[in-house]
Amino acid sequence: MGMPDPTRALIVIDVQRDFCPGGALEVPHGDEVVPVCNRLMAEFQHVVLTQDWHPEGHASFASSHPGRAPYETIELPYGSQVLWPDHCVVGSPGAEFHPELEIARATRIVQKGTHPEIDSYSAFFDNDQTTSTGLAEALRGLGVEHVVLAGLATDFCVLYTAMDARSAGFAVTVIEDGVRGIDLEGSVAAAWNEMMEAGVQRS
Ligand code: VGL
Ligand code: ZN
Repeated sequence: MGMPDPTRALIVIDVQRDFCPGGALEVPHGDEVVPVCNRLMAEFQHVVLTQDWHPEGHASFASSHPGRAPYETIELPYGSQVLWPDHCVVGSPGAEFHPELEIARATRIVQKGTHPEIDSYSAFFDNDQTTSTGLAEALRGLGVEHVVLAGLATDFCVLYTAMDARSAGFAVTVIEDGVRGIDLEGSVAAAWNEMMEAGVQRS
């Protein structure tokens, strides 16, 4: 392997216990991305890990909305929001990275979804599209022009991260074998269509 390309960054999205089999918001076969992510991390100089990181009582939890059930959609001030089972609560075991993910390779960790009233699927912006995590500026400061994405879930956090990365002017590649989806009513196919139309490369 040659020197890693300093203009490329890997973003490993939400490879956490709660999104893997047995977790609170299980993504089917979610754990299968772990060896792919480990292999990719060894090839990059810049490795960002994101961590879904919600306070108890977060607005995206069905349990915060009396009479609502997980996987229903409601309207919140910033738009529609799918309601989820309680997941990735700050400091809980489910919020930990998958135990086999080689997290020592990370050069930056982004925790998102920390605002009690606003969900954040993307590594760059909260779902209100105004609250920034600072990641785009940080990557630009490092000379990054191209981001490569893997992790969970294809149709939510990978999709939103890919779209925001395109809007921020980065070239974007999603590693197909390194992502898995939740797939609510065809949302994985819809996510790939949306990403392709935005000029995301699928590899
Ligand atoms: C995610 C639903 C809720 C994800 C996070 O990582 O795709 N999905 N929170
Ligand atoms: Zn979440």
